[in-house]
Amino acid sequence: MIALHEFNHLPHEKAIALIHPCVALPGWADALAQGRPYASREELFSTAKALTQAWGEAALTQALSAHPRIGEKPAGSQGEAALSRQEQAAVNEGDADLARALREGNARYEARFGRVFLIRAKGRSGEDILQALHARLENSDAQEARAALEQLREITLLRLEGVISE
Ligand code: 2AL
Repeated sequence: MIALHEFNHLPHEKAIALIHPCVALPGWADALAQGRPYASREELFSTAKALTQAWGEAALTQALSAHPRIGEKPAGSQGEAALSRQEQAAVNEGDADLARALREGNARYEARFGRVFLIRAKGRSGEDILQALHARLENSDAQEARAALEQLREITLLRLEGVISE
């Protein structure tokens, strides 16, 4: 965590390195860093959010590189791996039936939509996620692209909340 006033005064490259793990979209991090200084955390977040509105399917595909499958908590203590593991903390790894159902659901989703199933995992149990996965399998391509992008925006802003404090 770094305070907003410190973030405001970091060299551009350092500011980018700090916010890059929020989402694997260099253009977003660059624009957010360019927008400094921010007068308040509210202003930072409203800019960060506005910048996510420009994302489309290409951004989604690119950003998925930083989001391992649900149920596959990545090893590693750095950047996205550590964040993803924390976000998936409520997915019960000891539940073999749940783990199998998530694996099957992920495989069906990837066969259907051609990319990894993405959901904001923080605050959701494994069962909640499985239910959402099954529901989203019923979406049209366009509905699902919108749903996945919305989740990507939520994950990104939640990660940013963990990076920059008042
Ligand atoms: C993730 C992840 O890494 N963090 C999160 O909230 N969701 N992954 C995913 N496939 O949905």
